[in-house]
Amino acid sequence: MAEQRDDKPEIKPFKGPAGGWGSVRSLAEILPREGGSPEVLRELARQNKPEGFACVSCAWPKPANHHPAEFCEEGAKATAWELTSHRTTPEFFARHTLTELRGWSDYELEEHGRLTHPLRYDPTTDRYAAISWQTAFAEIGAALRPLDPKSVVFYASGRASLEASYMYGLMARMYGNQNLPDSSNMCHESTSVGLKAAIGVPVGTTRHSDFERCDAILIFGHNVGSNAPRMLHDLRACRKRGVEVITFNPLRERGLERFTDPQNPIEMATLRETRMSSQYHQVKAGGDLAAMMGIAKFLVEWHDAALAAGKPEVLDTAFIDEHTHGFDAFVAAVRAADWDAIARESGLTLSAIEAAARVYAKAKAVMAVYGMGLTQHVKGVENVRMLVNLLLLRGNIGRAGAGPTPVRGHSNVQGQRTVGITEKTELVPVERIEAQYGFSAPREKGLDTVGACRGVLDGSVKAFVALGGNFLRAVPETGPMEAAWPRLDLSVQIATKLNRNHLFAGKQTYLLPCLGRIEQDVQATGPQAVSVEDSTSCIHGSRGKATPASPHLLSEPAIVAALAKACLPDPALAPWDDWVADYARIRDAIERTYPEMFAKYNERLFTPGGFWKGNKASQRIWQTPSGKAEFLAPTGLCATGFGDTDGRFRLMTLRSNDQFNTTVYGYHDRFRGVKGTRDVLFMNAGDMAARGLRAGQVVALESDAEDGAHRRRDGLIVTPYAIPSGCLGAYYPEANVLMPVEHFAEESHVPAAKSVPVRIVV
Ligand SMILES: Nc1nc2c(c(=O)[nH]1)N[C@H]1C(S)=C(S)[C@@H](COP(=O)(O)OP(=O)(O)OC[C@H]3O[C@@H](n4cnc5c(=O)[nH]c(N)nc54)[C@H](O)[C@@H]3O)O[C@H]1N2
Ligand SMILES: Nc1nc2c(c(=O)[nH]1)N[C@H]1C(S)=C(S)[C@@H](COP(=O)(O)OP(=O)(O)OC[C@H]3O[C@@H](n4cnc5c(=O)[nH]c(N)nc54)[C@H](O)[C@@H]3O)O[C@H]1N2
Ligand SMILES: [Mo]
Repeated sequence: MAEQRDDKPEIKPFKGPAGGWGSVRSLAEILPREGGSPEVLRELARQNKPEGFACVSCAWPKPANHHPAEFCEEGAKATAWELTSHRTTPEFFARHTLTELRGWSDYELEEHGRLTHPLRYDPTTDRYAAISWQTAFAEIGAALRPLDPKSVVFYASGRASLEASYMYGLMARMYGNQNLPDSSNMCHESTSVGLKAAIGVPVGTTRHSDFERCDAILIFGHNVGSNAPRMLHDLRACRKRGVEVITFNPLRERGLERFTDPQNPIEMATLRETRMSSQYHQVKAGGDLAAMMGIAKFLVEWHDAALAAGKPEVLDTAFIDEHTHGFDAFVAAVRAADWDAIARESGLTLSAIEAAARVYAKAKAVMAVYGMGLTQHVKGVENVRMLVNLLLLRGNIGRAGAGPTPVRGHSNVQGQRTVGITEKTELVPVERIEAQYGFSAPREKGLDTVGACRGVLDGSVKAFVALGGNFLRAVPETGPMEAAWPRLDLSVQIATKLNRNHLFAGKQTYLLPCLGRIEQDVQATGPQAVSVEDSTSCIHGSRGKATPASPHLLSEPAIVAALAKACLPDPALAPWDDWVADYARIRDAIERTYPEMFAKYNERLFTPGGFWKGNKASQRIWQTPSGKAEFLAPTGLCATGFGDTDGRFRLMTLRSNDQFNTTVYGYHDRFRGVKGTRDVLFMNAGDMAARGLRAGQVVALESDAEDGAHRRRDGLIVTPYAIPSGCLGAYYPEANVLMPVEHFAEESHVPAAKSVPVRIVV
């Protein structure tokens, strides 16, 4: 289990394409390391196929016409990681105290393997020890029942199935709260808030087939090559038919530059590459509002000129008149926007913005793909709204090949929101749930991630239950959050692998190991299937076949049911045991609660390509208060939420190509040329020279937030990189110590992880 962290890390520019032989080599490393059981290869062949299992990595759609191998390098790593032959047993915990384990890296903790037994923390020995499931549930129930429901948080990380998630949300409401923060709160909540207000649906409007119909694609702040690599095939196909791909990203990301399809023998043999972006604009972190405003301003100017010259219009005025609201105010703001400010705030030349606008103005159908580079900013919701503004100007919503295409993170994060894991009453059919189960559901808004962090810090949160994830590692303010965690009365973590959150105990602490989605889940009526929703609102069945990591594991639905029976005042309100015996009955219950989206749920479960839950905005039905799609002018041109002062940098916290969120698969970020370390600070060469810093020098970062609190991260290797002046990049989650809890997106409360104010300390 040697850590691959090197004494002499190597950082040098990577010359290869995304995909290609590099991705084959990367798999050849991880598969044997994780134990390489024949099951892994068998399961890889079933990955993302109808009747197979839905990949546990990202949420990219699983097409009906799949490739022979419908997985990517990252998906294969995720499968190998879950099906590892390594085990973290009670003997392991007998040998190691939590104090000692807190000295281990994220990599070492998870690499040790799958959890095998339910565990309880013993403060007298500072160790976890095995207990029976029965005792665990009885004790957790006894701890939860007397607590004020408002003081308990039920977190979910977006991997658990629709079935488990529906039960979990219902349990929380029956218990008496909607304290249901989800990893989505740290991720695409800016999308859910922004799109809902603008077009009446909280999700993207496009489907996989739109890639066959678009003639231009805008990509803002998403790193396709690492985080949704199967999309590279779609983008490649688009490029082959001449589709323009225009990228806005502060960093030059290899997957957005060049790609060799590892599944194409000719491309591999001839080292042929596809140039992925026809234009690449290295916008400043937080500069997208300005860039988009620039595009809009060119469009409006060209439109005016065209009308004056009697030429065809540039804006789609018929669409705007029929379908939108707020156009005049928006256009007034566009006209008023200042060109110099646009250039300054975006960090781009006006001719670069003009080139992007030219393509946009010509294209008939444009998809706007985006990720965390837009959502994780103080003005993250405004970013999403501005993107919608751009699309509305030319009728690019509700038309084949066009529309907002947020790339969701976890494989079922969108689905969890769909089936009730949300702190917001307006997102759940409360009355229907009340009628279905005969109880009165809470109406008071629950805690989101920021609210939960505040509650842990101020002591008002007394118990924390987590359905997966690594909350304490994923959230901001790592130091104070870790220090506050032991004040909890109860910490319950349902997980597959040991992570840092598990090393911080409350007064009572339980670690409950569960089956992964790739493993066979046998209940009273036989082997069960579960389901997930992808980024394009398609629901897929998923059947695990692999041998479970341990005979002592329970499935997530079984654990949630047992918790519900242990903690609820009236467990008889829902048929928890029947549900566990046959997951088809959970799906029947979901269908009753959400009849429109989940009609004939069981019948359609294994529809190739998934079944579509529908999307009104894609039919140009706008479920907004005005009944129209809403334009909204941004309040400014900079998304960071703080001013630029001397010595202050905008730190972007990034994922490497060798991690899934807080799960660190290894220390190589191949595409960025980093080998053997994660202690990297990506920096502009001019900024380095101006500060007398040299490549390889080790520096610290300190928080430069207005609250003046001391936050520091040491040991970062200065690395010259193609990144705009004033911006820095470092890896998440190690950089989270530098993030204030109160630095989050307005309205959506997504921690603003893509512009953290810091200064460099030598
Ligand atoms: N292999 C793998 N796959 C994953 C994940 C993983 O960790 N590993 N995580 C999953 C999850 S939960 C999520 S949410 C997604 C995340 O996938 P992404 O949305 O790609 O998120 P990040 O990797 O954080 O990086 C976002 C990109 O935004 C750019 N960026 C940063 N700031 C700005 C900005 O201000 N403007 C613009 N235009 N760009 C900016 C960065 O350079 C980076 O390329 O991926 C999912 N898939
Ligand atoms: N600075 C900074 N912070 C960020 C981000 C960022 O870009 N920058 N990104 C944010 C985003 S987009 C997200 S989504 C969050 C992610 O936050 P989380 O979703 O909380 O974190 P993960 O790292 O995905 O969770 C990993 C753990 O999940 C458990 N796990 C894995 N599979 C299963 C399973 O099948 N069932 C169960 N029960 N448990 C399982 C394992 O124990 C593993 O250790 O982090 C956020 N934090
Ligand atoms: Mo995410």
